[in-house]
Amino acid sequence: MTAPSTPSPSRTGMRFPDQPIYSGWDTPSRVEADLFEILADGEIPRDLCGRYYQIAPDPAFPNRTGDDIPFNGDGMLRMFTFADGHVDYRSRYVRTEKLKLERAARRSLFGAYRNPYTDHVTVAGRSRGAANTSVAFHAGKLLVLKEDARPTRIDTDSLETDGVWDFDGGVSSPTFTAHPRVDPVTGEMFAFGFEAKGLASRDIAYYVLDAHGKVVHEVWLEAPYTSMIHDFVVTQDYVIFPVMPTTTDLDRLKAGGPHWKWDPSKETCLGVMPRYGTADQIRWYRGPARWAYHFFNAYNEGTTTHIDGCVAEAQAAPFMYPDTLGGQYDATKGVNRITRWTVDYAADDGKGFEEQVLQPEFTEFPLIDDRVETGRHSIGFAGACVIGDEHKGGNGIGRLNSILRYEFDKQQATGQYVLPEHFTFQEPVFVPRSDDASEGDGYLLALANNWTTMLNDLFILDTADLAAGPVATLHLPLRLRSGIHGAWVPEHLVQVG
Ligand code: V55
Ligand code: FE
Repeated sequence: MTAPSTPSPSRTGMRFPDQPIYSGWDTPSRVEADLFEILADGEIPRDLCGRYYQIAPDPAFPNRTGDDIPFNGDGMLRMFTFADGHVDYRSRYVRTEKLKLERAARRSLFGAYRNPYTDHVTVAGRSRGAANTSVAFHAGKLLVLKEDARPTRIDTDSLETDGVWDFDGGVSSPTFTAHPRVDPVTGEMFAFGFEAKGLASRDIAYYVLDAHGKVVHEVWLEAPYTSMIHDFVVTQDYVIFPVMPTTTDLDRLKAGGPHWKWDPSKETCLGVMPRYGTADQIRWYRGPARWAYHFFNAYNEGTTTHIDGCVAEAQAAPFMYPDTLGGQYDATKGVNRITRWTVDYAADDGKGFEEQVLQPEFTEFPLIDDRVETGRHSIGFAGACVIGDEHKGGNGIGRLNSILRYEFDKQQATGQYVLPEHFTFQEPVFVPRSDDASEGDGYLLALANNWTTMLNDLFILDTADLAAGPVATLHLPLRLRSGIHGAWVPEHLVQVG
């Protein structure tokens, strides 16, 4: 058998085409760096001891289609190591099958986001997973996740890629969410894959993994229609699959079209199932078309579950338009706001859910104190857009210039930090001040994009007084392309890994 011949580049050198997706803070960074002792202002808290990992889609090559969307670049993992008031930095590309094949060819072979019909013939059937969306640390393993593929395991210190991780054969779904949920008391991880029986399939595979990463429960379900199920929520008693009308279409894919489009004609369907339940126990609760990428958390009181997220009246990503009816992106509808959905599992299947909008600003990247995940949360944090910055001009994750602290019991924002002009935030992570600190008491770490120098800072904020601004600012001599999600891992856990 001979290996398929690898296509060679048509010109010497390489450049990215002049497209918005390759400019501004979306300009590919592509740097694998080791930086010892980052320069800092302020006092870096000495009790911060561990690793802050963050992942970014960072295209190694210009996409062969000539354009791209922000979800499609190769995963670049970044690590900030905190020890005794000092911070070092390391970044490495995740060595996915996709990246290895493309490096060998010195060009892009995989085409449009989640559309294998746009790939070069030599990579047919090869893994398209870009390992670019989120980072999870569970059962001593560091995993990089992308919802169209299985996790990739990474060495916690060298950031070398170990390879695809299927939980010792426990996960048969070819897809695995970028947003697993963890019960901090039991150590269980809850996860799922959607489009789990192939491109555009309605199938969902749901997994419960014990504290050692062993699959202990598996359920296969069918959603009412195929949609992007980017995030989900788990409570003490239930699991909820939010099906919202960002939809796909196999014929559109075969014609080389985009994987996702907004479909305003469909309803939102919340699938609620006991968390160790079976497929026949799922009940679907309906409501108007809504879109949310992310949820803070959910908790149940008896059969009533409260689901808190950043919810919009329509898909907030302009690149998912025109919609399936030909409608154009409307910035006034694509505003994610802190919103509570309430659903009662005792109500019959097919009933509605309640919705309460809690806060007016555009918010994204909701987070809670992980120590209460699946239980009752009272405090949330989120990136927000505040009018006045030159990068505001609308909504979107590229324009977050503030971090909010929200108290769900008081139903109001109880803290906010607004960046100086010419700065925007990437997603923050929360680090508790100590193991026994009260909920939400600690630090927020967030990369800040300085649009004057086009370099990144890492801001360290104290949640006890967000408005006071950073207690310390780390100055990187690098521009880090807009990242997605991250995770904080305390040093004593890293050593186990
Ligand atoms: C998101 C990101 C993705 C993706 C699907 O932030 C959704 C949302 C970086 O990739 O594939
Ligand atoms: Fe996400």
